[in-house]
Amino acid sequence: MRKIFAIIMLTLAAGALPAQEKYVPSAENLANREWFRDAKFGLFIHWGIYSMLADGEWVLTNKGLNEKEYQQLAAGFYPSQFDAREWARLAKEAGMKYICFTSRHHDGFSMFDTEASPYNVVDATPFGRDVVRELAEACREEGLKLFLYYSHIDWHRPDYYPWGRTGQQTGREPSGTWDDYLRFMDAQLTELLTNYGPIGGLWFDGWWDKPDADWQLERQYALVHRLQPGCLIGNNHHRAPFEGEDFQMFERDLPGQNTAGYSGEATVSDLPLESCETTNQTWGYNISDRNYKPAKQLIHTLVKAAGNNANLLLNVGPRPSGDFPTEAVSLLREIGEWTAVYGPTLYGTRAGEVAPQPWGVTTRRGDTTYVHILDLKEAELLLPVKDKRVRKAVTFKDGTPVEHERTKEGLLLRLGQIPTDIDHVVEIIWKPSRQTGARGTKTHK
Ligand code: FHN
Repeated sequence: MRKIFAIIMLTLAAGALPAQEKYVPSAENLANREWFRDAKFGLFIHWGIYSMLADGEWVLTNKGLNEKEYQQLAAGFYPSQFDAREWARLAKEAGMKYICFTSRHHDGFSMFDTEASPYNVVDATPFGRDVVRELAEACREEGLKLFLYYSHIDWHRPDYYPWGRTGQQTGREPSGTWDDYLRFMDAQLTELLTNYGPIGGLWFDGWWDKPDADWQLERQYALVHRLQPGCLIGNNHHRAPFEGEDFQMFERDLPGQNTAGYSGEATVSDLPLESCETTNQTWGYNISDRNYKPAKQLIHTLVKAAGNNANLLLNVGPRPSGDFPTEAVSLLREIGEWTAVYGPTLYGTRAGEVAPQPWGVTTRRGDTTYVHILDLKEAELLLPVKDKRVRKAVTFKDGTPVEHERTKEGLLLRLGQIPTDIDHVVEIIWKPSRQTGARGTKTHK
């Protein structure tokens, strides 16, 4: 193993990995992008030695802790309840199709077996187990894809220097060689893409800490795609996608929105899209954050994401013991009961012909449109669709016909009563388009 590592380092040092000119995604990558678009729902997991302090993944800098003292946490990390299969089962039961795990967060601690640094879960903790390996196996067994969060920021290594705007108060030495840091990341990415089977995607984060640095991203992305051409690259830089990226994420917002303040410069691209959100208010385990969102709100976020052509990556911060907080488990189960029934109105769909509206969104697959009514105070709904004719319109949950009328403004759905379901879904199957063209108002029961 040490030998392989040395070879990797030598190869990297020899500059054998030139930057790619113009990124052309492979057929495998394009297929994975379609898989990703179909998947709609994933589980985000923020877990590391920070979880022991139960104050979120930023505790090191937020509390102005001394980094050398923080490192000592590793010696006490023994998550006796950690069971990767249980995590994967919970995700699957919730209707999720992939898991994105923090292989290394900004604190610089690696949750996998790496030869690039002793500061990792196998070498520095009494636990001594490779969390990424166990998760990769569990995901394979449960039929989920594994994505890996990988921080570009590092508040631990001296070679993450010059510092960015974060992590300056942790008592680190103000010196180091940036090129060493780039080589370190290449070595770790090589391990992650070599030792754990197919990785669905890499979820980079932290570029924003020093946007002007020489990150050599295109070269780094070329390395990733050379090792696993199908691996989707996303980077949470909060901008429009850079060359070489395969999907675009939006933090705590739907594409095109900027309520959380991260996405002001994030022009929505044609790439597959993903919104990430937390079950409570923080990402890493925070013992005082009891502010969990109701299942209804999270289901609405999932449905709205789909109506905006995006996936939802929903976060849980496991406890230091390795199990999920009780409230998060209940939420995942509740959401799972909903996706077990309504999943077909989301998976494999794309945004529908009606753009997102205050009352809800539409999704579509083939000749079928799903009208997701999330918040309507009336028993009628006008869809501004004028160029299609209805073959069949039914309430999705029980198949009862929905009365509808074609008017000059579009298609009027008469729902019979004001909808009260979490998501009242009307399924519309359209007639083949060559039959369109008839004019006039017509009511169907
Ligand atoms: O700083 C991180 C934060 O800890 C968390 O990982 C989120 C997830 O989207 N991203 C960063 C902030 O943009």
